[in-house]
Amino acid sequence: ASDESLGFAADPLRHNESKWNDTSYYVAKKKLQSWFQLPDGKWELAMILSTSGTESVVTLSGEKVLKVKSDSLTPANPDILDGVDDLMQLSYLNEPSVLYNLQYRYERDTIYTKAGPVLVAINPFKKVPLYGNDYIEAYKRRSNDSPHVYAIADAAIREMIRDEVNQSIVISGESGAGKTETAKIAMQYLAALGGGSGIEYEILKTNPILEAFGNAKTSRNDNSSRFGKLIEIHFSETGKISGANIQTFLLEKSRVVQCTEGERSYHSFYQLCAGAPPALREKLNLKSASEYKYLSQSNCYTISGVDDAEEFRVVVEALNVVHVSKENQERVFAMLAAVLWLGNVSFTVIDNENHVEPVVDEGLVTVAKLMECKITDLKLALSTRHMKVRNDNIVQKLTHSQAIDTRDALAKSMYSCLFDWLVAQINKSLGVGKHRTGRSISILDIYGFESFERNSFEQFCINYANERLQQHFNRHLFKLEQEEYIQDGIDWAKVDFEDNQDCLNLFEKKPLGLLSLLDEESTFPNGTDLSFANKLKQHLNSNSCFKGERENAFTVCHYAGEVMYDTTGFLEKNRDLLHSDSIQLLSSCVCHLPQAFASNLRTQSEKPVVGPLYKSGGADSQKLSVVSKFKGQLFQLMQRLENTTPHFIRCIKPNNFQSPGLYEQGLVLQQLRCCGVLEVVRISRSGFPTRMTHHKFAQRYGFLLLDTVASQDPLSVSVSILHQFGILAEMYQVGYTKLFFRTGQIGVLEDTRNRTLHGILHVQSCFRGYQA
Ligand code: AOV
Ligand code: MG
Repeated sequence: ASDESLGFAADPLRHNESKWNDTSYYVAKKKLQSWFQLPDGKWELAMILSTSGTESVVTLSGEKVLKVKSDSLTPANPDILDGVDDLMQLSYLNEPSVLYNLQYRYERDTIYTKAGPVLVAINPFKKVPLYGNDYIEAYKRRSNDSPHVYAIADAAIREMIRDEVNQSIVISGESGAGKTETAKIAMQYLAALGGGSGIEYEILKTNPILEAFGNAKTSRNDNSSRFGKLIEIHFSETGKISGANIQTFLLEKSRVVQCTEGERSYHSFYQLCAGAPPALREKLNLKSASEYKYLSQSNCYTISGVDDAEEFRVVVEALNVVHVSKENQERVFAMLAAVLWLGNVSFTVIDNENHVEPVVDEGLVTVAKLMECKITDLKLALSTRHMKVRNDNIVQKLTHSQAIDTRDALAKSMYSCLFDWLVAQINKSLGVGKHRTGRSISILDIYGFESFERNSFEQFCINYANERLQQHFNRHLFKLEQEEYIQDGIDWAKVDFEDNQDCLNLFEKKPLGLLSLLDEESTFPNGTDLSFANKLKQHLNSNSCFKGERENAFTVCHYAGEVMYDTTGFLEKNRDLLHSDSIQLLSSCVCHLPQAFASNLRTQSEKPVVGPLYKSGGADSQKLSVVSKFKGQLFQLMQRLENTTPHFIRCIKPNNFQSPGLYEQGLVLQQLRCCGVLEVVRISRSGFPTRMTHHKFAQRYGFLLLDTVASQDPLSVSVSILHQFGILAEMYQVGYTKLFFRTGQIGVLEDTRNRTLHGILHVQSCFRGYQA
């Protein structure tokens, strides 16, 4: 049997790494390979020549002879284990061994490795020959069993059918680690296996659209997702794809009007500027990207290796596939152009109170034309604000900075409405409503953990989401796993893991958590980013995950590392107000735009009163704060995921230069550490990852029994099955309600069952085959 756990039984030292610290052990194991950590943190293989007391003499790379402290050595695995495809097979499970194993594989373009139940994927930053129809076919036929995203997707399909439970593929990792690519690879497999109706083609085409409108070049990733995405793919009874539904999370709006040097705004803008055909160019009065202030501020227009004009054609083709009409496509492009031209609108001061008026130039005129509104209405919306004070309507003129903020708020909300509208169109086309059968596989690809030189509100939200996701991972792989063992009364020695509950509490606790305090400060008309920072320091300084040393900044100790957030802009971004004038303008002039667009706008309105500008929560509030809404979305997401069987993929970024072939041990180690890869392997190795109730087990495999069983109760039937198949006693445990198996054990039973059901082999001969 090709069972990973055989090696487990064969090596008695496996669970006894502590022995390594015992001097006598060293003496006995002279000439043994071990890892020695160099001053720069890198590990090198060392051969032990002799050991006396607490010191050992070693050679490094067969040359240098060194005397080192014995406890600075870490055991290395025998060469025969070089590059094993599941870290569970390592005799010595320690950091250098894991790092070395992954590196060994990575250098051979084997980017996937199992860490027990988790798939580790290391970004190759180049094309690797691991994908396409031949590979898909091989995984489908199970003639290839090396770790792969395809294998994960395959397991999800099989388990969905076998257990009649919805599945999820949860992809995590830092920015640039390869989550979005991995999600696409998984979709590719599902589409190939569940294809036939044609809807799979549409599903694949949603990727270029969402990436065009929701991805951008950042300093970390040339194609960074600036939104989170859950795609739920629905299957019919026969395992064919029947539809899909996409949910997106919090698009980073600020990028539309502001982005850092060397980064870009959303791809869609550059694609339009580079790729629009002449007639469209003329209609939208399009210029090159460098003519638009929103795009020129970061001084970066192109991405090496990317042809924006070509991408534009790809996106148009994809829009056709998901049934966005030519007419609506043109409206979409008109909105994009309107946003760009809006950024070019400038203001002149008209009085000595710094009140302004927009300059009537090409920018303003084009915006009005593209939005199909009157120039005078646009001018008013950009330079005045209507307010209701008690029962009087007053008109306030805007100062220069207020006008700029109003203009930018309008641009941001136009873009985010456009994005939501597109997602709604896509969902309509993927039409899950019609064919929902209740069985689905969801793929989660959310923006990865980010830590930049300067971190703002966006990073705060992104990292909070990752903290939630990490907890989901912990819950499934550590907490639930161990709780289940204990509950069902089986022998079990507990494994410790890094719990991130404290950090989540720091965010979520009411009333004194980061989110609540942010909402509270956002409701105060006089609240400022500085008063917010001070409030945090006042209330949270005693929290071990919080540090508030600097003015206008605070630090959170995330599971993936410490991040310092600059509070500048937090309140405004959290309030995310669009003034009623802008809303009115938009809803009057975008009436020709699809319905969804206009209704999106209405949900963005502020309360037109002076006093608390808005309320977080509460029945009468028209609008939730951004973080409250986001938190709600995340809770909902977690609930949805909780109702599925999760499959985890951990993407790892081997270097910070997006460069192939470069494997930086320190960087990889830090990512392995923060997602607890070693602990997962440790648990799985000593644990029983497969489980089934007595009842289900008896029902599923009972018909394979050769002899009749005296008692028909599920437990007796189950035990008879185990005996008949010769499953070794150390490979399973019988709990009160369930049977627990070590990795690989259930496979024998499943295969026999399938073959029997398909009548390929007789039960008898199959059984003999496995015993041989
Ligand atoms: P991310 O989704 O994890 O970052 P991506 O999936 O966008 O990261 O990957 C970043 C880049 O790495 C891609 O654009 C590819 O160039 C390369 N890459 C990743 N996976 C593969 C692969 N399997 N084969 C070849 N190249 C790959 V972020 O969205 O920034 O968190 O927010
Ligand atoms: Mg991504």
